[in-house]
Amino acid sequence: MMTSLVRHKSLKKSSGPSRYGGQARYGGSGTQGIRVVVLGQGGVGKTAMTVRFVTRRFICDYDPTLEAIYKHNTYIDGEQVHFEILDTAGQEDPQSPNLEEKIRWGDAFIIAYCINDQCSFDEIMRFKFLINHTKGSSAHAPEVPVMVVGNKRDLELDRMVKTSEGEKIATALGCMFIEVSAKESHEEVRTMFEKLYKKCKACQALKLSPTAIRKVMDKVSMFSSGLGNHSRPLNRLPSFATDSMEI
Ligand SMILES: Nc1nc2c(ncn2[C@@H]2O[C@H](COP(=O)(O)OP(=O)(O)OP(=O)(O)O)[C@@H](O)[C@H]2O)c(=O)[nH]1
Ligand SMILES: [Mg+2]
Repeated sequence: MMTSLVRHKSLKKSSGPSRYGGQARYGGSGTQGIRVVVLGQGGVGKTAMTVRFVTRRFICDYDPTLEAIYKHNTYIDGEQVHFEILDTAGQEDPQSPNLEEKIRWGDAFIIAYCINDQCSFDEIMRFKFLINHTKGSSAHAPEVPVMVVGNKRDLELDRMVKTSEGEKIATALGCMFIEVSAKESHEEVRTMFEKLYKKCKACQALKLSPTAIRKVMDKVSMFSSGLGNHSRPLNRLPSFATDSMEI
């Protein structure tokens, strides 16, 4: 499966919705597309989980100031899925306009905390509030798939947040819930992204009427003629992409 990483260090200085323009629904002929934004306080394991998913590896330490979009193709239930995952930098203030811009870009969201840090758990509400505020949360607004994720499940002895508390807040906020250990399990992290994708797909199906689906499919077939399986048109890439590399 092809995986690539787009790094960008200059996000904090930037503004303007055009930088995250466009919607990713399909990545090429027959490929489903999803854009996931990973949110959460600094140090909860956002990068570790993302890298675990796309490379299967656990890497101990990352530069906390780096923010990156990881692109990854995989199969879910026999269907090829193109993930674009925005791993945000936890130092970002949840009230910054930049974060709203990133949320507008996403189709689905992970709000991560770590089970050994109560403060990271207490931040969940703020992130969910920001998603509601940015994407809309009225009865008429489309459902936005959000998963609350308790990472570092391996640190059981240091646990400060009970599993039941995680489940409770997720239910109250209308989110899915899972506990994982990026350190110990690729499978758990993969399950997390798969469930999010499936939920997103279910929401898309509910959102679109049969006529709308036909229109989208027409556009996709027009669009995908001439594109290879892994190709994406350049104008779909966020314009902040300054450097790109295979990992
Ligand atoms: N024990 C344990 N440590 C983990 C796990 N996931 C991440 N870590 C560690 O937690 C620290 C922070 O992980 P990162 O992935 O950099 O966290 P982050 O949320 O991306 O942090 P920022 O980029 O600063 O927002 C690193 O030292 C990781 O090795 C896990 O599942 N278990
Ligand atoms: Mg990080």
